[in-house]
Amino acid sequence: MKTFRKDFLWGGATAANQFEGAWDVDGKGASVSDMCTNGTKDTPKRITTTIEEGTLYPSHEAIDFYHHYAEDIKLFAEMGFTVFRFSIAWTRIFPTGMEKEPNEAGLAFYDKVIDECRKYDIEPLITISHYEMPYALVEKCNGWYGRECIGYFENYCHALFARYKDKVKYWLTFNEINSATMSMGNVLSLGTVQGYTGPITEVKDDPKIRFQALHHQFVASARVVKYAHENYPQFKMGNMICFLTTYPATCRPEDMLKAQNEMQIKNWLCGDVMVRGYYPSYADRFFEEHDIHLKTEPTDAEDLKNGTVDFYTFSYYMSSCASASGEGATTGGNLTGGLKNPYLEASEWGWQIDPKGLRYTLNAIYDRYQIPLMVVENGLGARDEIKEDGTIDDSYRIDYLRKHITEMKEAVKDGVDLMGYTPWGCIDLVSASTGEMAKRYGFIYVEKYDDGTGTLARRKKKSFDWYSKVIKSNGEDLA
Ligand code: BGP
Repeated sequence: MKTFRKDFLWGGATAANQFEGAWDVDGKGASVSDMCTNGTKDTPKRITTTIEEGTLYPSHEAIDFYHHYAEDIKLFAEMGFTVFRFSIAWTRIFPTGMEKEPNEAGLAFYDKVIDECRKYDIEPLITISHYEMPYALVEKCNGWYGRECIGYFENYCHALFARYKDKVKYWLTFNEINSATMSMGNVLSLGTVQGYTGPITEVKDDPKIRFQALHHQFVASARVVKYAHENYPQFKMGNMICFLTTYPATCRPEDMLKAQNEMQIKNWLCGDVMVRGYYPSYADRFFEEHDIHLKTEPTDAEDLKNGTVDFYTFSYYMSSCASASGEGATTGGNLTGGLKNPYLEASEWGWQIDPKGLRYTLNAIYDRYQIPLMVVENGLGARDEIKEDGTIDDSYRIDYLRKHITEMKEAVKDGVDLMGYTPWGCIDLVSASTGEMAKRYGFIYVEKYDDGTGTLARRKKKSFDWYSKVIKSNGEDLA
């Protein structure tokens, strides 16, 4: 029976805006996330057009990885990581996104991070853009709605490739690019929030703008992938999808169709374009029904065709249901919610826990594309408590991860070509959806709290030793 490959990549995942801090240090410019305040699961965070005095912006300090990177990577190495997924902050390299020449101090910081990884034989897996586009581009051209962002992004990528060509092999162009198929994508990845101050849930949403902006991201990604293949054949270029597994609420044919359509638009559309190199046929009807008429250049189709990815990566946290009537109890979720599944439990934040859904998802993706897959985010956001003796017992997190790894193994037995696993927030960091610190995912606890206070000291949780064992046994010892 098959099990995880010998060279299976085990590690963890992070994003610059959620853990680096040092938001305006060494020439860094403001990104969209630097303009976002904190929130909770009941009070949405806000985005502002200027930095408001006396308001907490969680990305500004975050957990200060910028000054703790050596200590943190040492801890990752102690767990046995063979891969570390992190993102580069675009605004450290190009503070407004529009400069011609990169900011040397920004490049030098990532040299240090990458060298530190290499010191421990940890393979860097770099997300080029993870929810942090330069805010200056929001002001200039309403974020990715402006076609000129393609050129700015290419310039950024070319600078990264030239600098890190001998040290980095694995690259992902856009984090959760399919967030653009949902209204949350406006703030998170597209930056289509020009002039807007207010709760991120109340941004004026126009699918015509969103899908146009997404088209620009597709073209940008494809052009960069093609450029990488031509100039750096040693690179492996991947996409990254937030996989929102959706089941029909019942076996009524209407519900089956509804769930199929949700899967197409939210999940498959982006993967289809990036893996196959063209828009899927079902997109036509969706665009027509939503009055979306993409403005394209004659070279776009060719670019999409020539810039297909080498491997497919995705985040997986939860699943939900859909019904034709839309009626039924609802549940929360990553980027968007859905209908409750009576067979599943949910986290405190309402994300339904569905390990078997991961096996189902891996099979569905691999059947469709037949290219190597990687689970680059997964995990349980939960409150952790430091006991009197200083330990942190996060058995609930171990339980979540154990069940998901077990199902990944089943998927490998089913024949899926799985390259690796990087659970989300391997060290506690700021939550993307709420801006909280209280929603923790890490194997490493960071003393940083929702009100912005904390010593930033790091402590190992119970899951730290457990995950070390998992890695050492290549996923065999899950006890
Ligand atoms: C994904 C994002 C991450 C991350 C994670 C967990 O959507 O790629 O940036 O934060 O979800 O979400 P949250 O932080 O909202 O719990």
